[in-house]
Order: sequence, then C-alpha cells, then structure tokens
Amino acid sequence: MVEAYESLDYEYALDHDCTTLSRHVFQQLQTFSADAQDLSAIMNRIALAGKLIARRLSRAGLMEGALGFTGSENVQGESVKKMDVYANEVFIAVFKQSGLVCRLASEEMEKPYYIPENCPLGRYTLLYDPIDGSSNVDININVGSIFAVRQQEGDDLDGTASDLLQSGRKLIAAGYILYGPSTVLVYSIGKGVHAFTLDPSLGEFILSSENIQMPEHGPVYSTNEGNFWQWDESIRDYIRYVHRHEGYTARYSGALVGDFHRILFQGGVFLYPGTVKKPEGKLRLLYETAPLAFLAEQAGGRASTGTQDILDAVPEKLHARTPLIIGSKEDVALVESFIQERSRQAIAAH
Ligand code: P6P
Repeated sequence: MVEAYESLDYEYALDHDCTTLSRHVFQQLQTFSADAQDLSAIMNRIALAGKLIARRLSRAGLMEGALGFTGSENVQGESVKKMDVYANEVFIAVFKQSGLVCRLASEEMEKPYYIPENCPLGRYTLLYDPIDGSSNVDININVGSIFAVRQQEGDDLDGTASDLLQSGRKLIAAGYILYGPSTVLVYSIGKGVHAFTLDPSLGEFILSSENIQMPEHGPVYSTNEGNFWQWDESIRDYIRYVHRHEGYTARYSGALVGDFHRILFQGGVFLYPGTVKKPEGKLRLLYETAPLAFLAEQAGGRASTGTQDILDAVPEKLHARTPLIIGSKEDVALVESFIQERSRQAIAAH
C-alpha cells in the first residue's frame, strides 16, 4: 500500500513550488480587483528587473565595461558605478511600457523620470535605489535594490512631484532584492513580510519565507564604527554599552540591504546616525529608510530617526536624508534610550 504521507509531501512540494510572486499578491489581497491586478503586475515588473540585474551581476566580471566607475557623480555627489546606471535603466525599461506607473524616482536621477506621452500611463510611482551598496559590486560582495510604491495624488502638472513629499505612511508596497549567494526578493503590501528566492532553473521567484517575524531582540549591531569620532555622544554611549556587555556581535557589510536582511531574520539593530559631515545622516528617506521601515514595522520591528518613527518623517525634498536606527523593537528602544538620556541631561544643564 502506498504510504499516505508520500502523497502529502508530493502535494506540498507542488504547491510550494507554485507560489509565485504574482499569485502571492492575489492571495494576500483576497481579490482580483483592478488595484490587486495592478499591484500584482507591479511586483512582477520589479521581479523582472531583479532577474535582469542579477543576471548582469553574475557575469559582470567577465563583461567588458560592466564594472567600475562611469566618471560622473550623481545628485548625491557620489561617484556613479556603471552598474548603478545599468540597474537604473533596467527599472525604467521594465516599467516604461507597463501602463502601471506615471513616474519613477531614483537615487540616480535628480528629478523623477516621467513616462513619455507615447507610453501608457499608470497611477503609481515607483521610488527606488537601483543598486544599494554599489561600492561592493566590484569586489563581488552582496548588493541590493530597494523599492517603494506610492499611488499618485493629484496631477503633478507642474512636474515638481510634490505629492511624493509625504510620510512613509502613504506607502502602498515596499521591499528589496538582495543579490547574494541567491537572489532574494522581500516585499510587503501591508499584510506581513514575505521572501521569495529566485529559482534560476524556472526563472521565477518562489515563496521561501512567509510572514517573517523579526525577533524582539537580537545579538547583531550593525554600524560603521569608523564614524565614531563623528557621532553624537548619545550614540557613542550606546556603542560603549555594547562593547561592555556580553551577547552582542558586530556585523557590517557596507550594503544596507544585506545588513537589514540579516537583522530581519536574526534580530538586532542597524544604525546610520547623523555625523559631523552629514548631520541628517547619509541614507535617503523616500527610497531607502522609509521602504525598509515599512518592512520592519510589518515584521514586528521598528525604525526610528532617533527622535521619531521613520514612517512619520516628512521629506522637504525628493532626496531628503534621515538618520536610521532600524531593527528589533528592544534594540531600537535601547539606542533611543541613550539619545533620550543625553537630551534629559542637556535640558537639566540649562
Ligand atoms: P558607509 C551604500 O553606499 C549605502 O548607501 C548603504 O547601502 C550602506 O549601509 C551605507 O551607504 C554605507 O555607508 O559610510 O559606511 O560606507
């Protein structure tokens, strides 16, 4: 007699292998409405961008002109890598004719890219960092793409995209693609956080982790301690604390997506505070800190500037920056406690 469990494994295996990204979006929303179909299509387009970028990264070392610098600087004043330009163009290419978006706003473009008049227009805006951590590209260490999706509000006839200057509470969807030993797409549409692993043999992202819950506390603290001399005393107090207490371990890759991904699964805290050179911090709100904050909160974690939730921060300009403290609830609260203590002392001293 065939053992009952064999048929169950087989059924589970088929179902597990068939949970693709587009299907998962519909399962999440429990509807096939026009909005759900738009969101599913948007996620599919992002997945296609991820596949194209992953393919290029996997063979960049063998391709003439794929690596290295372009020689120009972006709006951030950062030297642009050839991979930055390629990835930026990929997102434009996969969305241009999609009829899903009206604009794309990127770390690599001073102003948003407006879908040309001869292309179908959509009601959404994609905000993205095409390659986060591009300093890692040439040395084959993980990098990522970060994305955020907002619904267009108003008609933006003046081309200032002022409707984008709102808090992250307006986000419809957010996520990232991590280009590591495997390519993993992590996303949320406000109903939990879910991870999909690219199966190159299928050319599909397949569900690998559903309803990810960030541990309340974790051992990891992730920050560039080379900036210690530039930090506020409160952040130094926190670093001195973890240096003197058992149970902490430092992990820092130079690419926010990989460092966040570790904390999403293992717990802990990532911090990029303000510095003397960049008091408002280095990371950009609309397409770096806000999308990750959206994920962190959906996974039961937190994200703070140190004095307010990231998702409540309202940018004054498209490329506004914020300090970032993101991760497990307890660990973010511990960092904030040192900031609050220093504030209390400063008030008491006056
Ligand atoms: P630093 C990469 O340039 C990035 O934007 C993030 O991915 C990363 O966490 C951070 O900057 C690294 O900055 O100053 O430590 O090199």
